[in-house]
Amino acid sequence: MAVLEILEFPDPRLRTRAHPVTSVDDDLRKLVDDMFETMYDAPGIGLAATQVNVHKRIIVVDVSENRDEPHAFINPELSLSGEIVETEEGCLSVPGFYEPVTRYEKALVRALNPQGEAIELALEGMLAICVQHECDHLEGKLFVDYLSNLKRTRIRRKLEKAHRVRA
Ligand code: GNR
Ligand code: NI
Repeated sequence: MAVLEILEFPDPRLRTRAHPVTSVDDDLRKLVDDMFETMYDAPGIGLAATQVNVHKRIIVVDVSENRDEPHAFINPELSLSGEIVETEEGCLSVPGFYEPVTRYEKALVRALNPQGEAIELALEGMLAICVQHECDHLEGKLFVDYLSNLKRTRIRRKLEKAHRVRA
């Protein structure tokens, strides 16, 4: 197991569109394990492979209080439904910034699990929000893209400055 490095906005690699997984094998299961370790270590409630610079369609989530309800979805497809709801979102790739984002309140996710089996799960609450956020990462999209140009530019400048200080 390994904690992987998380890319930060405005790193252009976060804009990569991820490729479908074609083989669910031991190498892929090892990557899923490393993604869970990285997410729990951060700590975060979800992580997309894009964030660790692996451009494959894999997401992991755990929105439980006790951090004991892991879900891994490979090649996820969403059907969205219900009301539009607003949630304060954050992102491990945009550290320190939290802004309201509107999303669907419910999602049906169809995916493969790490055993390569087709699964379908009805999601609501924070799990539905988080899975939409993670699927956006696989398209190269970040929650800051839903904000005004002014807010996004401010966040970009602050993170660029922080990266300069760290470098
Ligand atoms: O840890 C995370 N918290 C969060 C809060 C509200 C909406 C979405 C998220 S996902 C985020 C982890 C992350 O960046 N996943 O891509
Ligand atoms: Ni994120």
